[in-house]
Amino acid sequence: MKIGIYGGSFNPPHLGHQNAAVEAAEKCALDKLLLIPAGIPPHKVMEQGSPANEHRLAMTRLMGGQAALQSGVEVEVLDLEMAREGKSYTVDTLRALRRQYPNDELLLFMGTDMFFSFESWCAPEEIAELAKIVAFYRNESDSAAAFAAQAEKLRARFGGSFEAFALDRVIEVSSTALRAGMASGASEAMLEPQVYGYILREHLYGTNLDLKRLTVQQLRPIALSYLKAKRCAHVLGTAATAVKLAEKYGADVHRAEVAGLLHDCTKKLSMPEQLALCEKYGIALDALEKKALKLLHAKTGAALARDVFGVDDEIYNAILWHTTGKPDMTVLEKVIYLADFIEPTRDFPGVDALRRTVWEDLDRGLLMGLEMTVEEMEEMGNPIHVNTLAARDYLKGKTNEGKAGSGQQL
Ligand code: DGI
Ligand code: FE
Ligand code: FE
Repeated sequence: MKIGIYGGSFNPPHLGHQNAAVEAAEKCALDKLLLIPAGIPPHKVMEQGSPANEHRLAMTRLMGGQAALQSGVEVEVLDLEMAREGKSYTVDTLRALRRQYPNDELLLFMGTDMFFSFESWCAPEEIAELAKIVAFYRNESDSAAAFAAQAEKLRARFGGSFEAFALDRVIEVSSTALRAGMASGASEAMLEPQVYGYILREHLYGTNLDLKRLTVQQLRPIALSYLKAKRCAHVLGTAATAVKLAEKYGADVHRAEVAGLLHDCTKKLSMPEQLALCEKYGIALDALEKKALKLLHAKTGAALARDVFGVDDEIYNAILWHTTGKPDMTVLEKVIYLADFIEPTRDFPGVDALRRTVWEDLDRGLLMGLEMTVEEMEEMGNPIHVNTLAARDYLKGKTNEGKAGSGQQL
């Protein structure tokens, strides 16, 4: 395996890091990229307002998830430098990684400053033995000749492999300026929305939004910060589709957007994490829910949305019923159930027919969606939740009533 190693303070991880990670992963044809947030040594004074290690780790995970999605390369975020006592020496990190990956190719990435000061690092020879050194420079400003000369010099002195690459998409971002501009909103453009949302949600870098009084623009990145990278497009698609369905079928458009943004906010949690939330919020589970992780996120998501963001009962219920449905749903509940089903990134056999039906008639669309779920569950041999069946039977009854009614009129 070819493994890239990219360390830094990541305080915060920004688009400069993200673009460099994506391009480096592609250019070096990596099998895996390791992102390693540096530990802050106990004797060093942290810049005021710097987040705890736990937060830098979480933000780096969000940035890394996006880098993985964009590059197609597996990204892993390691806390080994944060977990280690004392100053973070690269050589210690490399020794540990070499033990973990004895037979793999390790590439240590570094930027301009580090590459030109390499000789003064702790144990440069051993570093050069443990990994290949890859320096990145920006195409426009840094001179290729200077990097080639430095690589040559280091090779001659330490042996090993020193290479320098130009990156095309790298953007210059000052972390100090980013931190200073966070509270005013000026830094948003330089951050991955999931990372920015995490900062707002955890009140980092002097931001202090009241999460119970957010505008939908503020809620959007915050809602994304709860998701895996690959689910973001689905949630944005659900919110946008919910808005359009609400406009057509007369549900509250603002509530539709909020419910769409939050409907899957606990989806990435594991079974133990789901159960912990059930405990915290006093959520009772039936026999099937105790086994089926996928059903739980509707209940825990609704509870989290109410607790953290103060959503009202209508939004709460739309999230609560978005996975199974139930008899006699409100228009908003139907809108969220179906937006989740037909949003633009959904791609399964029959989705276009379902889309057409939903736009023609909300209830016929709902019945079709429920029947598709029942059929899929049966094919997969999954038990079907009673609410899914009850929702279907209720609508079937209603549709038949309608038919019988019109028959009598004739
Ligand atoms: O969260 P999403 O993936 O966006 O969509 P969702 O909330 O509708 O969840 C879909 C998952 O839930 C899918 O894997 C099937 C599962 N599901 C939905 N209804 C039932 C069900 N699973 C069981 N066992 N029984 C159901 O009735
Ligand atoms: Fe869901
Ligand atoms: Fe969903």
